[in-house]
Amino acid sequence: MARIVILTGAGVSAESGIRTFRASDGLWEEHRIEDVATPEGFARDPALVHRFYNQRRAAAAAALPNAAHLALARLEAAGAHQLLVVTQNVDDLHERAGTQNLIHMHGTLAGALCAACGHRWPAPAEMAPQDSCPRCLHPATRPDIVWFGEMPYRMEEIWAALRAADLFVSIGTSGNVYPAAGFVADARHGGVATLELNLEPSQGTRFFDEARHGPATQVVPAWVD
Ligand code: BV8
Repeated sequence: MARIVILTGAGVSAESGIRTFRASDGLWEEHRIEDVATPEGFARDPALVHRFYNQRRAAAAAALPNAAHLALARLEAAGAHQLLVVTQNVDDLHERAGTQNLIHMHGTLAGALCAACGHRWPAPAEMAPQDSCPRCLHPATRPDIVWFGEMPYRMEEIWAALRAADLFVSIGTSGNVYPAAGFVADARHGGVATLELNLEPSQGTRFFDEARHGPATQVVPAWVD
């Protein structure tokens, strides 16, 4: 039984109709995503940031898992390998495809978080500034998303899984954002085999033992099956 850690990025949801960050050239309503997806951006203009996430929450709800999500769920269900999917994506398409062993290192659109007491609850379709926390009633609610400059979730678990893996597969990510972009180097340092499945060479392509380029709905099922 091989232990496989799979990192996914926006490219695995692209064919479900969810825009990637590169496709938007990092721009949203004339704002750089790095400026909107930050705690400072949220403090500066919470209504703008909630609008950004409300739109993406609606887009994710309208999307369906694609053949790549389904192939990864099939691979896990077959039980021949021990699989962990670490996704940078905040949509729920891996869950809806049936993947069980899954870490959302950058949080989820489905989650709301109280910045005052740390309480988490299912996010409503539309969040707005001044929404009060259901537990402490403080109007300090925010999307449960890891913004630039914030610590991604469950990093110790992810690094431990990378060190113990037999294979690291990176799917649909440009390799621009750290610490996820550093996982291939972490894997190689531990002597783990590495494979990139992406539409085009990523920033880190040279670090992978093997790279297969094409749309995820083609290259992922071809690798799984
Ligand atoms: C942290 C949630 C400290 C929000 C996101 C300078 C140098 C190095 C690092 C830094 C630096 N300055 C700042 C940093 C740190 C920063 C960072 O990396 N910045 C970048 C811009 C340089 N990182 C952070 O701040 C992180 N936190 O560092 O804390 C720390 C570190 C370690 C340990 C402890 C503490 C937090 C980063 C998380 C930010 N939040 N998302 C939201 O989603 O709104 S990041 C966000 O952008 C996404 O989650 C995703 O991770 C990233 C975009 O990446 P991709 O998923 O790769 O998407 P992209 O569009 O770029 O690429 C799509 C790919 O798919 C392309 O390659 C394309 O070819 C391919 N594709 C397209 N279509 C298809 C396809 N492939 C297959 N089939 C297709 N059909």
